[in-house]
Amino acid sequence: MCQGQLSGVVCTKTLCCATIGRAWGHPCETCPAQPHPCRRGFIPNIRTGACQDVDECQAIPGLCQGGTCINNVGSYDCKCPAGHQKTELTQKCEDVDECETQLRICDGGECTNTVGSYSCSCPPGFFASTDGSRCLGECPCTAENVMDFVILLLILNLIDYSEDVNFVSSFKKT
Ligand SMILES: [Ca+2]
Repeated sequence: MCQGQLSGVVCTKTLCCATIGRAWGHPCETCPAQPHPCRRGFIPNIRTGACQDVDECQAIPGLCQGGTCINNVGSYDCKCPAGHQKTELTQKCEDVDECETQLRICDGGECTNTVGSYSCSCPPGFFASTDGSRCLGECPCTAENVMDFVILLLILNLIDYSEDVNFVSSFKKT
């Protein structure tokens, strides 16, 4: 039952079993299913015997590596930097692989995970949205659309041909 040990986390048996631990030591022994005499996250005060909150952040070095440990009554939390998340197994702040976890990310393009973020590379003719989260289509004024528009204008006799050529090339540049 000693799987998924927290590497780099040091605590005594009493402390481990009362807080984050399910087993303790090498070779390891399983902690009682329910901590005793206090519920999980609490230990008896040495003098009074009353159950009091454990400040895991102070008591257990190595928690929330890569982030900030914040104690709360009965437990603790890890405040992780952007693009990072506490993983249950390690209790560390680890990079989130957005490419794996977010559906339809970089829609139409290729997603590359980076530490704390990700990037999208988009197929030729497409470009990434300002936040980089997806591939946007070509400029709505594609050559075809422009030609349709120009032909319409020509039919309506609103422009002459020389202006038409400049009009098309100015759109193609964008
Ligand atoms: Ca606590």
